[in-house]
Amino acid sequence: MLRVVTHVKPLVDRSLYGALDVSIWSKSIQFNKCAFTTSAFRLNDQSATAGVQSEDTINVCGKDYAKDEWTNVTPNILSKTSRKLHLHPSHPISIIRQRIENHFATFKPLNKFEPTVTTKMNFDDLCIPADHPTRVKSDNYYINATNMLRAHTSAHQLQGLESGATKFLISGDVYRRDEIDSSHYPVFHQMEGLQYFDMGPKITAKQVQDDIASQAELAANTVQLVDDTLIKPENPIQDRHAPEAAQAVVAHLKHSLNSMVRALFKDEPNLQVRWIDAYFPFTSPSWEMEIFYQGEWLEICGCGIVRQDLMDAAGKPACSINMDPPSLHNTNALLLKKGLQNKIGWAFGCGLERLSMVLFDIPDIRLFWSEDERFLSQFAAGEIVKFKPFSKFPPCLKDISFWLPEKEWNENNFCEIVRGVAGDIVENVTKIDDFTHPKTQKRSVCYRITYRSMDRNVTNEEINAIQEKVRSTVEEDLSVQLR
Ligand code: FA5
Ligand code: MG
Repeated sequence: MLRVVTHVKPLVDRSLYGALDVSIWSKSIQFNKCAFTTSAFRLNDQSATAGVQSEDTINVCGKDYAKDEWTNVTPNILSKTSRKLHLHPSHPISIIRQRIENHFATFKPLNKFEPTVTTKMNFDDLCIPADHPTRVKSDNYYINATNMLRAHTSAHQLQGLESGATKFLISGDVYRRDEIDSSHYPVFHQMEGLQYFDMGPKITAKQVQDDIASQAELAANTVQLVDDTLIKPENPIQDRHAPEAAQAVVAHLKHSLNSMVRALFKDEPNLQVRWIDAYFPFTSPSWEMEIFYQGEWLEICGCGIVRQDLMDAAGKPACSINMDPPSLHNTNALLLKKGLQNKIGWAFGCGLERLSMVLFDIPDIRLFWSEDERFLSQFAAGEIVKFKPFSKFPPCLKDISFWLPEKEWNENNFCEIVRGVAGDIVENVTKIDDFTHPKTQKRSVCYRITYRSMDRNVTNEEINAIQEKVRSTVEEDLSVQLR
């Protein structure tokens, strides 16, 4: 979701798939009507052409879909589906993808899945219950009730398993209605990794030991790694797993991710990395990794031991997922028909922008989308260089205050309108005031919007026009009372 930055900046993500932060969950449980109307996009050039084909259908990645009451993808967002930054060899996102692929050299890379997935792939196949809050419309980009832009690369885990590979990587662009600040953008890139072993405890332990021993030496010791996590009832080994097998696979997962981080950051002085407990419906036990960056713990990765239900389902007719690209059908299909109930695996999902921001010193996540030569020309395939800011243009701050409607208020819808009207000129949205009138119990909020272009000076008149448009659209679409 576009979680608005509140006064006290939260240090963690909204845990889209991890439910440790109950307050975030309860915030996102409110349902809302579709807040978008075409009026939200008039001022944003980029959005003028992409996406909407007619009143009843919408064309996404070359395919027409019937619209329904779930449709909330916006032209601005759809315009990003063709960019495929992870496949441009000299783009920082792609450079990181290739580094990770080089590190996990024996894994099969799968990078060409389209971002359109069914809700079954994004949720059901990953054991995410029908009433789970991550499914809310206000957190996701729905094409219609049964199709969406993937919110994580985990949506392709079953396809990866059906490819027949016992270890694979999946990279792609993922879409979430999220907050607006320097490390959150509604489109970002993830790299998923999965590896599985035979289930028998002895075999697993042996495979794991051999594999760890055969991996290259840890690349650096400049990275300070802290891992205080323990397996405990709140973050348990699954009943179906023999503890010895699960422990061995946990050790392999942690070794694999630690050595990836050490390899990626070998030239980074004194980098601090920590493991923390997490929760994902599709793994148990589960963890997240964080890097200390610019004074905050930045979450880079979620991971855990794959739910056995998912392994069981792989290849079974019941999981009739779209096989795309078709070349993934291969000789192991026969084996897979039986499911993978005798295998135990780990999986991770990393944020590629987060890793790139640290490695290339890219201070603002919007820069990844820049088509400015002053940005693009700084990078070359295979190289990690520090980004040299070409200029920081002055910001223009505008506040907006309003009384909230009695029902159906959701900050994500507000952020989406700001993003729809202003496009990438909006750098940050921060709630600076929130009070409830003691007599009327009406709630009033004030947001500070920071406008700043990454490549030019903005004029006050231009921003005033945008702010006016934000005000009128918010008033019209969200039924707030402006103050
Ligand atoms: C997931 O998306 C899980 N699918 C990860 C996973 C895979 C867990 C396999 C277990 C097994 P999460 O919502 O935490 O988890 O996102 C994963 C990573 O994506 C985060 O750690 C962060 O690095 C990155 N990320 C999340 N939201 C954003 C955002 N708005 N902008 C940029 N990066 C983000
Ligand atoms: Mg997370």
